[in-house]
Amino acid sequence: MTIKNLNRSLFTALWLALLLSLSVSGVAAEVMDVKALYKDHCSECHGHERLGAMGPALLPQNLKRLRRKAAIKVVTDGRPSTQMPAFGKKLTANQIQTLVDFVYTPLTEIPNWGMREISASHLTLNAPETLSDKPLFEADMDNLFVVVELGDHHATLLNGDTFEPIKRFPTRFALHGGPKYGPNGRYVYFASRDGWISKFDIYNLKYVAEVRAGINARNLAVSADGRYVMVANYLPHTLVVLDAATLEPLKVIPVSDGKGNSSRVTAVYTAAPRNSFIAALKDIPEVWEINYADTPPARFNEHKKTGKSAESDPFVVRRIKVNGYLDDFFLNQDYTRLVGTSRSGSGQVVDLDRGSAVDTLTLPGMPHLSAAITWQYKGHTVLATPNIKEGLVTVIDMQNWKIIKRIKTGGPGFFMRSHENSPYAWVDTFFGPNKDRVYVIDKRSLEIVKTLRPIPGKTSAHVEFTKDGSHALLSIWDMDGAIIVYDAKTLEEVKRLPMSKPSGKYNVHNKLTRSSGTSH
Ligand code: DHE
Repeated sequence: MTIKNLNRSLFTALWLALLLSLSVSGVAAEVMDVKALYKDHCSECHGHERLGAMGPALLPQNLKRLRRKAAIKVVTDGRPSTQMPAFGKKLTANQIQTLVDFVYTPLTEIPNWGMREISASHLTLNAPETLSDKPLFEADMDNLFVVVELGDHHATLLNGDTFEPIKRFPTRFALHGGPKYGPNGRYVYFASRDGWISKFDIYNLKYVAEVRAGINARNLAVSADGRYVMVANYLPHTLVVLDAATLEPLKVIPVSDGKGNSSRVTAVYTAAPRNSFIAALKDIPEVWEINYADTPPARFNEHKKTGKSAESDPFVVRRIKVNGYLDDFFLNQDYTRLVGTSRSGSGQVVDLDRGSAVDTLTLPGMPHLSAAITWQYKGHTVLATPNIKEGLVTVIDMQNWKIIKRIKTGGPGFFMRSHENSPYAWVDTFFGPNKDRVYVIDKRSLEIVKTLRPIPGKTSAHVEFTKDGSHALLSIWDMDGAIIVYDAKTLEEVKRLPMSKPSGKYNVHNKLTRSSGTSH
């Protein structure tokens, strides 16, 4: 090599080293910044490692359906129907772009949460032989309410006749979805957003067991025979079957299409007349029906393809192909139809026996089908759904799936409730300037007959009726909140009970009888 060539090589090497060091320190500075930004603005809700907490996990595999441009809009403007606030006035466009790039960066390692980890998390808190088979208190066990108090992560067991609290006890952090009762109402099961499942014995007022079924969970369902609990997860992409007696894990079902694509689970429900769980998926256009009977019926014939007998696998998955992803869904009273929508509002009706979509449904705004209810109107069954984007209740004829009425309210609502013995349906306004209002709709005329404003300025939301439908309980969603009991006929206030941000309340009878006026 000549001196000239040597000089040129040295010069090039120096340049490369300089460029490399600049880019490395630049990247390092940015990583430092974005981590601080994330810590200050996102980690409280989405978890320190982006694995989810009160808000969902922020990882590329869970953001597949959200383009970066749309993600920037979400961070800037907030996301309708969620607790995601707008950061447009707090952060610069560059900071938002940096954060969005960060959440689309894969984690170096996602913690495993399979059978081994789930089993290791299992806790027996009170052994069954130490618990009494008789309730320790006097009350109509069918007319109890469990009230979830999100404010300080507690739950209150409430007597539905006297409206006196029986017991207030701590829960896991950030419960979400309705707690679910076992068959005779003795046990109630809770799911937290960070995957903890807890079983509480109402007779003994004590927890029985706990297990962490996922890192970021959606909800749980209890089989109608009381033998199994199924947990729907966002992270990992799994459905988990637990023994309902002990909460020990029995099976982890990976949620994938078999072609390399996995999916978050939108939610899972029990379809009692079918002896199955029904789950909708967010990232794969399929609905899954998972049998829990010892002998699955003929429609579960998937196993034939594998040559395995159905009996060798009690949780056979039946895949039903549908026309798109389902972000929200509703099951009709006899569990023959699933009505599902994506966030855009485009919907479909799936015949669960035939195993295919049989109708389409275009609903305005963003219907909240998991909070929809049904009743009889002029000889037809109608479905009414609140809307989390518009101040609107949409009433649909369930025979021909046509919209028969759009009822305007003061703003987007989250929950809708009624009871077989009440002529009224109640709907809240969760967002906007009228968030303190609740509308009472006459189910016979489909007109609003009263607007309640229990505490001006404070969000009032989520109603549940007593067993006989005589009273309606409403939440004031505030740290300094309350449950307000109304006479369901006169619509007059009867009692106020102070509570810490009471989110939902769940009546044993209405849930176990699958009242058409409430969620199941
Ligand atoms: Fe919920 C139930 C999905 C945000 C409070 N919510 C449900 C269910 C689903 C669902 C699928 C039914 C499960 C069940 O009961 O077993 N919720 C979603 C979302 O996709 C959404 C929009 C975004 C998200 O953050 O996951 C969402 N939900 C919220 C909230 O922001 C609320 C208001 C406060 C919170 O707790 O995070 C909220 N959701 C609730 C409540 C129920 C619920 C209180 C039970 C209602 C019932 O009466 O059954």
